[in-house]
Amino acid sequence: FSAAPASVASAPQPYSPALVWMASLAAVVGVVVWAARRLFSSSCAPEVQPLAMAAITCAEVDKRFPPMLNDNALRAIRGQPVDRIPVWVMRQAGRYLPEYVEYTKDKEFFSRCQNPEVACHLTLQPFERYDLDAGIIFSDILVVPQAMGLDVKMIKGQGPVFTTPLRTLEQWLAVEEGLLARVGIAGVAPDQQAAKVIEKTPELAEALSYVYDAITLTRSKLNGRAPLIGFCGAPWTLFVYACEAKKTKTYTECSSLMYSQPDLVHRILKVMAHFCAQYLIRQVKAGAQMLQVFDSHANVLPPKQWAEFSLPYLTLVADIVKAECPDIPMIVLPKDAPFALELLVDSPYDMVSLDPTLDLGKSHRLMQKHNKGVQGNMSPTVMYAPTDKLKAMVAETLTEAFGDGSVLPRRYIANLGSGMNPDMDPENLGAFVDTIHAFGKR
Ligand code: 1CP
Repeated sequence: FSAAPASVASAPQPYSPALVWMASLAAVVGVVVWAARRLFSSSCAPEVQPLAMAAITCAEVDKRFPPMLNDNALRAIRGQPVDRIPVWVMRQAGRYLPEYVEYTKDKEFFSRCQNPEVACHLTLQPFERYDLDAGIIFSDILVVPQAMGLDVKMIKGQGPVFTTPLRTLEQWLAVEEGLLARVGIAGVAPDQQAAKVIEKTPELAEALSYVYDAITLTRSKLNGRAPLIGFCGAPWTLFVYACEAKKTKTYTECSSLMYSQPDLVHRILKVMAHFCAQYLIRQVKAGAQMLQVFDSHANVLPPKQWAEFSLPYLTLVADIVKAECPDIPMIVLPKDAPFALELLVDSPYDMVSLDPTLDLGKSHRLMQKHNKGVQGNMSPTVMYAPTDKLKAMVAETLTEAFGDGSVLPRRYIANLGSGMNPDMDPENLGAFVDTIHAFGKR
């Protein structure tokens, strides 16, 4: 290279070096901001076309969405190695977040679920704060009984309230009739009705298209940052809500109906199971990458009754889903029913979400023997500890269960034993997530 002539080197530059440097910096910052926004935009404007459900198979869904940047939760369920222990928490989109309270203050609960943009926004909110390994679509287990024609409202301070409790055969026959009327069928004999409704559940589950649209939109906006979880309630849990109609401590009505009219209860549970299964299949086709079935009222049942009234319907749900979508990972949460773990070793579920009463290490070893995993099961009370104490307790629980972390456990997803409460400190959830991720990293 020849040296530049002195006259050129000393010629006045059109832009000063400082200006050029600042312009370059601005360009670099601009590109980084643009890329970050592309990577994770909390805008839920519905630019994504809802998918034509009927036309696609479960195996074709992934290629319609951005590639995964973090699939640790999916890898964990499949028993593959992970970069870090994946973690998410139940009700991570909820009232402990001031931004959730602010955004929802003028939006009625079920209207939030029914508006895909709102549901997407709420699902993504916790991702602005935390490095989560899964998102769960903002919705509720009670949208299913609602879609089956039962009138349920979310009342502030009371929780869900059903206008008319579901307690008699006549009431249930009317529900079945209503469902059949929706698909243009009338005059079926009462003893044939349930079978006819079951046959029509694929069509009937279309009533929840707003959930499917929310899932499609949210998975696109997550942009591969973490898998999106779809969910439903266990048939037994949905039955308890519909039968009790409002909050109860005694579970009088559902227990007495179960013992006095088991055939009616089995009939209701069977129809609900088919509805739930079709609902979950459609969530997968819309983009859900894992499914969780919440048996939040498992604890109402003694072990024998849980084996009769809940387990067979949980199994039916998963069998129907897996017949259509064999690769979809499924988690079941038998809440506060530790006896359920051993009964689930041969179930079609891939993972059991544990309550805090179970020993994490022991449960993990038991399920691993059956090529299954566990999720959980930190006591939600850790969220009320001073941050340093929380970190120490979480690290200790992991060490007791899995050793020093030199090898990260497979088939394990960290979570709390139950959902976030409104009075929990958002900062502590950050410390929880970071402590889980730090395990095994020095
Ligand atoms: O106004 C509000 O914000 C109410 C709080 C709230 C939220 C945030 C309710 C009312 N539902 C939800 C959303 C929700 N519910 C999600 C998605 C958000 C997320 O997890 O990030 C999910 C997965 C659920 C599932 C759900 N709903 C369950 C199963 C989980 C569990 O806690 O066992 C149950 C039991 C419900 C019913 C329900 N929804 C809401 C209330 C107050 C209740 C009743 C709870 C009870 O009976 O104690």
